[in-house]
Amino acid sequence: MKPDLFEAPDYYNLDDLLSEEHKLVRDAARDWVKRDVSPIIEDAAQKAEFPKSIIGGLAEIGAFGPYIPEEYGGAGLDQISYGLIMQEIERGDSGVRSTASVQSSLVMYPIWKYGSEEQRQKYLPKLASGEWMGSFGLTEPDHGSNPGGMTTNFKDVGDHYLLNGAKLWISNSPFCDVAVVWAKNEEGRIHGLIVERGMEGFSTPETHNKWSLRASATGELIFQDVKVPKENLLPNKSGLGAPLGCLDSARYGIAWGAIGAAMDCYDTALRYAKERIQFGKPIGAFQLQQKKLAEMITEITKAQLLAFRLGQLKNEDKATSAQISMAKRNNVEIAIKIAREARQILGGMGITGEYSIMRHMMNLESVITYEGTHDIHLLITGLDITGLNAFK
Ligand code: TGC
Ligand code: FAD
Repeated sequence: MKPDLFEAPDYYNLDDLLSEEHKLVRDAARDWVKRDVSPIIEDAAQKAEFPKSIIGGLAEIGAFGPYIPEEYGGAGLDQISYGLIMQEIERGDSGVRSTASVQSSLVMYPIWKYGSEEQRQKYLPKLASGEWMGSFGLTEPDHGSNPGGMTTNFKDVGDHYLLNGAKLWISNSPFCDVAVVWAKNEEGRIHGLIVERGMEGFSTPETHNKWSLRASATGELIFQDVKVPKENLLPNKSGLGAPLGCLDSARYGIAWGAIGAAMDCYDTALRYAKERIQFGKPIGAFQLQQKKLAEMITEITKAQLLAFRLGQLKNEDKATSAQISMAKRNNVEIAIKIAREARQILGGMGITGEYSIMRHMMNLESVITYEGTHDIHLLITGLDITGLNAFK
């Protein structure tokens, strides 16, 4: 792969709106990605291997629980810092950002928000340091966009619960130490349970042959009469709103992360367009290529402003689920379009692993699907503005 020459576009001087702490956090993540992710990520993706060697670095830059209080091992940062970290990581690779998103927003967040003090003390510091890795089991083979239909269930059998069912498409599952699993009790009410590797009847087979997120490990969570101790139930929230609340936090991170992938594609295409000569001129001198680049920087700038404003609202605890949904949908959509256009600017070179664009483009096919598909997010906005539910 080519050396990482990334220079971040900032067309509207967004840096002027960032605090010194935001810039320090962002720059530390940016430097780490250049030093420790870019040199190895193409190889990991080609081999379809999650590079476990980066776990320590992710913990060091505060990517595991950026906004979780320091008393639990988190970085105690604000939401804009969290977003900037996700942006920088996804600039390197969406799969690496997935690992961080799941650990922070889908595993640490529910334990912090819905867990007991004992659960917080037991799990959060180890998750923040990367000593333990987590996964989040909501999706099932027959219930993706409609998680409320889930059939994974648990029964109270006296001194423990008995958990049965299966989850599919679970990031980090093949190597997770703990899984936050959503299942229905005998009354059909959804609860979160912390399942630990080693519990009898719990297995995590890997899903192979993906063309997307190849540097992220994806798999199943299978539960066959798993005895889950009663103290592993998350006590402070139940119902579908509990897992959906975690998704709000992860979708927010993706809204920033997708900008990172878009920035990398744009920056690569811009450099290439200025250097590549055809018909005696740099291809960047042709109007058609300038149109592509001009549209890319415009969409990136709009996405940056959307994410920044959403971060302010999140910091004030005022961001609605529908606002988060819009930012996730828009920013992933512009990123995937930019990746496709950037790929064309590179011509044949664009399909090779010499450049990051094709990897971003394939990764973004997952990002536009998980955490709510593009269509589901359109319907969330549709419901919010009309008051009419078009899901069912
Ligand atoms: P609905 O009746 O609308 O809502 C049920 C209850 O949930 C509440 N609620 C929310 N609460 C918090 N945050 C949100 N975003 C919420 N959305 C809804 C709602 O108020 C209600 O509460 P209550 O108290 O009245 O019961 O539910 P529905 O069954 O009609 O479904 C709505 C729909 C389709 C929007 C929702 O199910 C949905 O978002 N579907 C998409 C599924 C999804 O996003 N799955 C993601 C799985 S995890 C993942 O992909 C990780 S990838 C990670 C990575 O690698 O980065
Ligand atoms: P479906 O729900 O079957 O949707 C298929 C199509 O139908 C989509 O185009 C959808 O938009 C459309 N559709 C569905 N319902 C409607 C409707 N009402 N109106 C209009 N159109 C509709 N899940 C987890 O729980 N944890 C994870 O860690 C996780 N990681 C993932 C990692 C990867 C790489 C991938 C690909 C997925 C991951 N997921 C995870 C699952 C992901 O959240 C689901 O794939 C996603 O929610 C969509 O579900 P589905 O694939 O079953 O598609």
